[in-house]
Parts: sequence; structure tokens; C-alpha cells
Amino acid sequence: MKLYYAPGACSIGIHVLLEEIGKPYETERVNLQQGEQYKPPFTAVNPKSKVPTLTRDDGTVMTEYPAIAYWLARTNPFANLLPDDIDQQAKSLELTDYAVATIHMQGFARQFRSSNFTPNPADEEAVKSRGKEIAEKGFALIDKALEGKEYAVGKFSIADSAIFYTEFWSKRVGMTLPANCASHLERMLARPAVQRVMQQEGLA
Ligand SMILES: N[C@@H](CCC(=O)N[C@@H](CS)C(=O)NCC(=O)O)C(=O)O
Repeated sequence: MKLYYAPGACSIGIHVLLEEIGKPYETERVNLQQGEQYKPPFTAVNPKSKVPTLTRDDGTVMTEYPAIAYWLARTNPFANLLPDDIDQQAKSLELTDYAVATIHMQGFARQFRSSNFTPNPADEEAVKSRGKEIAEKGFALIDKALEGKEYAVGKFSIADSAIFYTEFWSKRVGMTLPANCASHLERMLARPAVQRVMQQEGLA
């Protein structure tokens, strides 16, 4: 398998899952600042121009965080990346999707790429504040979900890797995380798999 990633991007969550699984895999860095995602050879791999992108041993390509995370969990059951209970599995997927589709794509994307959300540069500050509001509301909901638990559905699962990267980003934009999210981030950063990824991506 090969993970196409950018240091500290959302691909870090999939990188964490690959380390949790512990099977051999390759990585290839995509320089998003230099626009490598919009040019060949990367566009031949993923025409959506996004990381994470995973090429599998049979040469096929997987994109979209929740799909990659789910596939990794189901094909590596020994790694316990999803609970056995079907309701808990659905809950883990629900939280994964919320972190990716709402907190990341609606909240942080507005803060990191405000010009993508308005044709008018004068509106960009308003776009950023709206993004912050969306992320804050998201973390408040995740905080409730984490109440009394170490991880999102009790034991570590794919949802934690997605929540982790959004919590990690909160530091970049100077947001204060609510208490349960702050402890969750610390717990994640203490996991050996996460520490290896931080080293590998040059973030430690
Ligand atoms: N919906 C996608 C989102 C992936 C995404 O937005 N990736 C960002 C990095 S965090 C990216 O590759 N951005 C490059 C660009 O849009 O130019 C997923 O779930 O994987």
C-alpha cells in the first residue's frame, strides 16, 4: 500500500491508522503548497487532487477519508479499529464523518482557504469567523460524545484518528479546545503510533 500525504494535513489521520495496523506501507509526500496535487503525476493517481489517497497492493486507488478508514478497519480486524457491536460501529462512522465533513470541510476549510468560499476578498474575514463558529460548535458536540470516555466510542477506533487531526489543527488557528477534546488530543499524542507519525511527518 502507498499513502499519498502532506505533513499535518488530514492525511495524518490515515497515517495514524496505518501505524496502528503495523503492516508495511509506503508513503509519498504531495507538496500542496507547490500545487503538486493539481499536476501529473499525482492527478493520474487521484484526479480529485486530494490527500489522503491510498493505492492498494492490487494497484487500485481509494479516496475519501471515511471510506479509506473503514476499509482499513474491515480488512485488518486484528487491529480493532472498529468495535464489534454494530451500533457502536455506526457511531464510530457517524463521528468520523462529522469530524471530516463538518469540522474539517465546513469549519477548518473556511479558516484555511477562505478565498475558496467567496469571490470577494473583503468577505474573507467573515468567512473565517463563520468557519471558527462551525468548528467550535463541532468541538462542543464531540466534547459531549467524549464525556466519561477515553476515546470516542470507548475504545480507540477510526473516529479518534479523524477527531485527532481536527483537534490538532485547532492549535494552528489559536482555538481553545473544550476539556474532553483537550484530554483526547493529549491521549492521542501519547499513543506510540501517533508519535511515530509525528516523527515521520516532521511535526514532532
Ligand atoms: N473529502 C476529502 C477531503 C480531503 C481534503 O480536503 N484534503 C486536503 C488536505 S487536508 C487536500 O488534499 N487539499 C488539497 C487541495 O484542495 O488543493 C476526504 O475525506 O478525504
